[in-house]
Amino acid sequence: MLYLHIALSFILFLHLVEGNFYFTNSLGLQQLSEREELPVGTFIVQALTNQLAVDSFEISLDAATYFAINNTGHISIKQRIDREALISRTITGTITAKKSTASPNTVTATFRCVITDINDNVPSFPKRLYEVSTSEATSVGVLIFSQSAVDGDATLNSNLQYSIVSGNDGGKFAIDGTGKVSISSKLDYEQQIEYTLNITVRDQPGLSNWTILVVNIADQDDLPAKFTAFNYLGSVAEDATLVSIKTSLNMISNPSLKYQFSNLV
Ligand SMILES: [Ca+2]
Ligand SMILES: [Ca+2]
Ligand SMILES: [Ca+2]
Ligand SMILES: [Ca+2]
Repeated sequence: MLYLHIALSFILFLHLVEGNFYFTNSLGLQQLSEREELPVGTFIVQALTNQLAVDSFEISLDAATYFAINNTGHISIKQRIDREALISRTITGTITAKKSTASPNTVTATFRCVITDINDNVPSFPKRLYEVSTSEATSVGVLIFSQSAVDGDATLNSNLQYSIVSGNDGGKFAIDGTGKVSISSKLDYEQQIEYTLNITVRDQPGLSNWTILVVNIADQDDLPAKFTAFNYLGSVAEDATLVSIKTSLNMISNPSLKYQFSNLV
């Protein structure tokens, strides 16, 4: 019985400690959570055994890219962890403690570290300048522009809001929660032929960006022809056979008009 007791006392146990928190499932899968972009060297978690000192700790190759472990079991950031560059958003690995005088002389613990998001990506549009054209006859509510911004972060850090901050003279346009711009009030070519809309996009924590949308208004033949004066005066010699009256009949609106005399006296 004495021999059995001594043998058991040398069995290695391993668990991970984060601050003062001891994982209860010490021999199962250890769940960790750390945010991305921590400085290299930042302490993450400590691997502890049931014996005061072990000969060495090792961390498996898949996790060793990002984490380092020293002889006291302290695990720290070895290389920048960019959540947006990780396919699975998690890093898994195995820690091995070795002690030559123990039996068995190695023990392992597997961990999965979920990399959480920080707001390190500014939303952006693919281009700084867009240009569209629409007729002044286009109905209210019709969509004229659809280009969302992109933001590589997660959840609220990529929850985007759009607004037209300038150039929306007369409130002619509206923008929705996905960046789509539509006509919100009747357009009038004769009133304004171009709008330069400054559109901003903002993620929930407040990082923002912008783009410019130029809207060209195309004319429609929606007005009757109209002379600019009520009377026009010209002169002609009484014996003239071919007459050119040097008075232009200025019109407003439609440039392709046909003229004819009527009610000659
Ligand atoms: Ca990042
Ligand atoms: Ca963001
Ligand atoms: Ca991020
Ligand atoms: Ca018109």
